[in-house]
Amino acid sequence: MRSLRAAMITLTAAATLTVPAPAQAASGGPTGETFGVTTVVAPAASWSCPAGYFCIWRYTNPGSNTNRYSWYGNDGDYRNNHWDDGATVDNTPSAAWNASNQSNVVRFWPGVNYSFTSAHDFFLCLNPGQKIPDLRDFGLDFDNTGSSHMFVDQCAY
Ligand SMILES: [Ca+2]
Repeated sequence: MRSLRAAMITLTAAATLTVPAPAQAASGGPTGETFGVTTVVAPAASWSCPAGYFCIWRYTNPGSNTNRYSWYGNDGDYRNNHWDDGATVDNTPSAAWNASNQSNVVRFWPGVNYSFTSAHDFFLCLNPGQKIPDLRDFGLDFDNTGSSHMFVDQCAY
């Protein structure tokens, strides 16, 4: 058998060139014209809560409405409320906003069914329009604690 010299073929890696893609008109748009460029600057991110709602956020100092959960009414048990990833809302609120448009305060409870817990023998009371971007504030350390809330006429009960 004839001996063949194996030819070693070394494939050199092709140089990677970055070639700018030719500018293309938007599909369906006019072509052959030069367009002015309009830069749309998004407004500074901000957080908000719809009128009439009680809103909580998963993380402190939200700055946007990402990871916001809101209710138009009372909820005595956050265990059956879930974030997008499936995690329970219970014991996760880190910011809160009472957007009541009926002059109601919100009692924000550490336990389900409007109860206290061994770690927190108090509830927070948010006045109408009051927002708390960081529930660690006020020395209350209410971060990751809220489990139920109700709209009521007054804080005292
Ligand atoms: Ca619930």
